[in-house]
Amino acid sequence: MAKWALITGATSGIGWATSLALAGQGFSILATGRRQEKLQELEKEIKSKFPGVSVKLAQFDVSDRFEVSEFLNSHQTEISQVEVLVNNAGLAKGTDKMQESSLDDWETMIDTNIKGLLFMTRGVIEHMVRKNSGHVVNLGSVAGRWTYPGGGVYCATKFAVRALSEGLRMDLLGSKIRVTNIEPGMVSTEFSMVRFNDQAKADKVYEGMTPLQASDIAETIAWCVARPAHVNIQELVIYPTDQAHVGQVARHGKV
Ligand code: NDP
Ligand code: 8X3
Repeated sequence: MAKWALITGATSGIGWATSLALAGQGFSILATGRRQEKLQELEKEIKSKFPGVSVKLAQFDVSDRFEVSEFLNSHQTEISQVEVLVNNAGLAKGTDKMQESSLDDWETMIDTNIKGLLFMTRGVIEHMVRKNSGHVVNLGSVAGRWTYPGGGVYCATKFAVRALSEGLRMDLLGSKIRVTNIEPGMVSTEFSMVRFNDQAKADKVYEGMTPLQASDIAETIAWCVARPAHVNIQELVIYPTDQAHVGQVARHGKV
């Protein structure tokens, strides 16, 4: 029977790189996101690098429970064989102070990072429980452990991801299903562009320092998945060497 890895937010960054890393481990890939043309590009890359690997694509919004439900219903065969669910789709919007922030931005972050993760998890784990195997990998963040100015709501969503990972582990205790929360620091992806909607501001985030690359996180996820079935890497904090803490970054070559 095929073993599927279902990756949300596979159209960019960590999700894209994780799809490739898990394809490299022989998983069939069910890649999801909202941008269909990016999904098709990803499929091309996976097939050229790993010709034997099956790839299926699904375009939907994880924050819309009806779209999620339609996706789950129309992919029952693959969903029932999902061995790895990577809840990666997520985003930050803005860094305004809470007293000045946009309610729309708050809603987008909460709906995507918390509700989207929950909708996906609920739909997949009932199958994992039935077959008594599986691995849920959540993309938390260092922002799920430490808060920074202007990041309150994004941080709250990632604190939630940490709590949900912990709670899920407790509820699944006694089963053979593993739950891992990956908590990266600064990773150079489309993340900052999405946050600021401004290329110059996004570039400034990584100025003078060496951030993590999406492939660094993807390799770590693939490593967690490849541990023997009795080993569950519960949580992993991964910073770039140039970052000691949220907001504490070494910038080189600056006057
Ligand atoms: P990117 O912006 O490069 O990728 C985010 C992905 O999420 C895209 O594929 C996007 O796809 C998808 N996505 C966003 N909203 C939705 C939605 N409503 N429905 C479906 N898919 C959605 O960022 P990263 O790769 O950096 O981020 C991946 C995860 O890692 C996020 O959860 C982020 O919070 C977390 N993270 C990132 C860090 C960083 O510094 N970059 C550090 C720590 C954690 P599309 O637009 O096609 O829908
Ligand atoms: C992304 C990392 O520090 O920008 O989760 O919040 S940070």
